[in-house]
Amino acid sequence: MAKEIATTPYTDQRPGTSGLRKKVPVFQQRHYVENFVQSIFDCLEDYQGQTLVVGGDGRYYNREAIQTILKIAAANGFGRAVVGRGGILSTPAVSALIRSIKAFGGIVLSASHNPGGPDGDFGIKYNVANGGPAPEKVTDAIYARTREIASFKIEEAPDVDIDALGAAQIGAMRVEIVDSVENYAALMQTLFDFDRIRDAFRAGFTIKFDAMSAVTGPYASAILEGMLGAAPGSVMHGEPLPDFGGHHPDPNLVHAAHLYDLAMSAKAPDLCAASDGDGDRNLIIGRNRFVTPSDSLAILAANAHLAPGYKNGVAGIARSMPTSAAADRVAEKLGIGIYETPTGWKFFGNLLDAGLVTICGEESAGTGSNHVREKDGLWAVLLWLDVLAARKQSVDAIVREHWATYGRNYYSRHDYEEVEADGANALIKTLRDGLPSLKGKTFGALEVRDADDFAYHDPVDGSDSRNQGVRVMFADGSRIVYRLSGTGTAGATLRVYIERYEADPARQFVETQAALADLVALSREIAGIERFTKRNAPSVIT
Ligand code: G16
Repeated sequence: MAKEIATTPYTDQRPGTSGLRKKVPVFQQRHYVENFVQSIFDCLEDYQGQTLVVGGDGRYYNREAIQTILKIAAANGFGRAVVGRGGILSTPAVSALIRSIKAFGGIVLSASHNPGGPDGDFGIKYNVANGGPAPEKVTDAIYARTREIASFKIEEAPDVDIDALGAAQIGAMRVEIVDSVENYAALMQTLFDFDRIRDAFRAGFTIKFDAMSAVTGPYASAILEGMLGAAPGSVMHGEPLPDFGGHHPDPNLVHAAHLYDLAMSAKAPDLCAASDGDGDRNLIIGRNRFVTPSDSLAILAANAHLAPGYKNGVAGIARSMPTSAAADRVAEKLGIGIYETPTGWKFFGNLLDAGLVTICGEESAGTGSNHVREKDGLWAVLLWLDVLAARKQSVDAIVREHWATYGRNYYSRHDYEEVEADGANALIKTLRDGLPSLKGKTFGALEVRDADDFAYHDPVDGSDSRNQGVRVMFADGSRIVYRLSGTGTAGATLRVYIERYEADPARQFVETQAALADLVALSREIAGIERFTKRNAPSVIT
């Protein structure tokens, strides 16, 4: 029996860079999930009888939220819900499933790389029929709706057993529990030369993949060890845990430092890789060679044609604005389009749908292609594996060759995490207000060529997004970018992105922080970081 229950709005349900992310206790408030999910459905049209995909990264509160969502979906008239067994679906797997079964949309439960557990983070994101995150006009409408919602509809029914494959019924809605990996693994087989990768493993190629006790464990075990024959034990932390084993499932050099140490040691496998909480980010480290996400995007774009799924080449490349310009040089050489978008995967959807780009990527460890409408961690690892198997070279050799051909974009991101929000907002406002006077100024040898607040005009739907990050661009092509993270759940996180281009192969092997030292110092000076954030050093450097 469907019931309509009165509720009162919450004022803090504004979706950020990637859906609504809050601490678990916030989501546990009375009707908090119900309000948000009903608000999503209230902003959709013509979904009666249609299919909704539901799944998450297995973090704490995943199971409870799924039961609530299913009952609300049934009461609102969805005809079918498809759920990953145990509630497990990686973010790219949700995207793939929506597309392959032609679902109306999907709900992804995750707070990505943020920690999980009773005091950790949780999140709800709505994805549309192309498999990608809802565009801004939809998330804005959802937020507006959350502020006026007065009731929600929910089916009064027992919980569905989501651990057994098969079908169940909630009211008039059929619920199907499907294997979490099958559909995704089949898609990967259409893109990559599994025989070639298998041969490489048979010939002694070694990999260590850290699933960080998060969602990619089952996918990586099935594909890398099961289908491709990587040695047993190649996948570590392969079981998804509700609190990620107490770790921070963020595949960066801080939270996956052990992988970096392994890759730099005498026992280094040929490839070390990791993915995050919900399986959309990737970390790539070859023996003695860390590959920055920006470089990885450029290298994958330059080599994608070696994989069967991309044998006809790449139509265009898209990167988020703070991502380094390494990919631009590849696009230039290939004579294809390069698109610079605001941070957030949702901005790539239109470009992919229109066939303008094939590969997209972000400095925040995300790379993906037109196979889904999310970034895809394991996909990036498989593409690297296929390229390595095809070129029969090491990661280090491929990176060096790439720099020799295109030049190197030294790149680093400095994060000042969980600083006081008022100070962070004042810093950005002061920077913005000072933009006109920055242009033409010189700091030592560096002259400011241009300074602006990035705005994006979507060439497909004509929409405009403003205030997407302050850019200070220097005459020698170097750049400092400032923006506030849209994914944090406490205080504010200031991200400072620093980049310098080096064409001379003789000067491409300086340690990154040393190569960027003067720009880093300048990034603090120009924005008055210490004054506004009370921090004299970043909390994370990637
Ligand atoms: C999300 C978005 C990405 C974005 C990243 C960081 O990733 O999907 O597009 O680059 O957040 O965003 P911010 O700099 O605003 O924190 P994920 O992996 O967290 O879903």
